[in-house]
Amino acid sequence: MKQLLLLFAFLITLTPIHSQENLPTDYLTKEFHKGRREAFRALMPANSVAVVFSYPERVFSRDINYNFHQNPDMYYLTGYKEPDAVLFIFKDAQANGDTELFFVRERNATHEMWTGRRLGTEGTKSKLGISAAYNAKEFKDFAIDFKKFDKIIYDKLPTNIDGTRNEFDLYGLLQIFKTKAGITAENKEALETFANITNSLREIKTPEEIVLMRKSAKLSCVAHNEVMKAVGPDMSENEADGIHAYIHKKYGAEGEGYPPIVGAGANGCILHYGENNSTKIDNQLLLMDVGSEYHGYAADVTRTVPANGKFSPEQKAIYELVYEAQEEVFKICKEGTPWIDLNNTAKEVLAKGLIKLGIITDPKDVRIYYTHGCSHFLGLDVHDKGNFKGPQTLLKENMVITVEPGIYIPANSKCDKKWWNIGVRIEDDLLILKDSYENLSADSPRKWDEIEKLAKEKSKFNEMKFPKI
Ligand SMILES: [Mn+2]
Repeated sequence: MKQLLLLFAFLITLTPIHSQENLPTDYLTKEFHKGRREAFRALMPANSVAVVFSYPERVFSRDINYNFHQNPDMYYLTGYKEPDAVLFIFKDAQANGDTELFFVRERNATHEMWTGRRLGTEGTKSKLGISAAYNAKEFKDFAIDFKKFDKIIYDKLPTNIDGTRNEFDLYGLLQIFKTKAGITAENKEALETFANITNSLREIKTPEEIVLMRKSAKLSCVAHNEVMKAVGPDMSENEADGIHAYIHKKYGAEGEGYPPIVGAGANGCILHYGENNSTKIDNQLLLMDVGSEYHGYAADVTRTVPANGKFSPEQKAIYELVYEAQEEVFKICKEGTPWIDLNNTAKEVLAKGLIKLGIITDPKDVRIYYTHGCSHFLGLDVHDKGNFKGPQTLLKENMVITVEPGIYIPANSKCDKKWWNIGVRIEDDLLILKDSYENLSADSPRKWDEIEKLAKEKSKFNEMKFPKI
């Protein structure tokens, strides 16, 4: 028996899937997804078809995969959260009246026992409201002539996938699609059409999405606040990371919207630091760029706090400068502001401040210590899709963007060494309104004195005792 089980384990690569059974009551509805498909169709060019593939599964360890994460475009348009699927949306109703066609994973009792429940065609019809749902294996012989369309619209096709599992996995579906659509290595370039449609749709959030994004940001703030209270010189970066993760899940989030960045001192100067394994944070600044994923929607919140609860004069000087830059950018966040103004405002404030502190002399050198941009779209992807057409692109009502100035001074920088290893970023999630904004992450303090005040409070996490091992 044991051998048989092992054999199964070799045959079935295990990808834990978040089941669509027993969904929370505040999940996006099938009407939401249908509305998004209709909005998508309205923007499609004449006589075209759009194709969206699910994301590939990826190996974590031998025959175990990472938890599956759906292609956000697929999720946005269907609500389907399983791998090995392909969706077609037609500009015009086809001969049978269908405006869409969806190939999904077939139900399979054995696989479902190992890796989780599947919706199958019936579930896709009843739960997601997509009537033209078929099993993936039916795609091969399905009568569909892609050559009759003037345009085939798709975003990046899945890459780095192999066809070793079965004929109708993602690789199989992709090969069948390429054959049917006449896409070869030679003409690939000519046929490639980027789907800017989801950029235009996803950059403007609907009321249903805003509700979920507000929740995602709010619960991420609870996590940041709890860490501010709990953190001390003896805590490890990973422990702080763990408190975030616990609170996200406590509030019903699926997990994190991106790999958490929790870095103390020198580690805080590494923009996408992810090791989070320093065990002594002492009296350094702890930079935490951590946000939840709530029903698909990422929050992206950064707070920088003194591990011992009190900013040193140098830490405070840099912190206040970054805070001032963020406040200045907030002031221009409203419909009609060009994107370039956000970063220019941040750069200007930071440059002036760094000159005043004697860290630089030429304003251009602000880029030595502020190396990234100030803002990006936020949504289903942490760096969300949006119709960004260069620096003069204007902010619009119901966009959600981040505002995240920062200063990073690694050791051996050309300034007084009292500034070394100070890294500060403050990041908030702003819903753009006609004449102003709503700060979705306002529940976590940003002012230095409010952070110090909160740090004095005790956290339940401080009382937790575990056996020595
Ligand atoms: Mn960000």
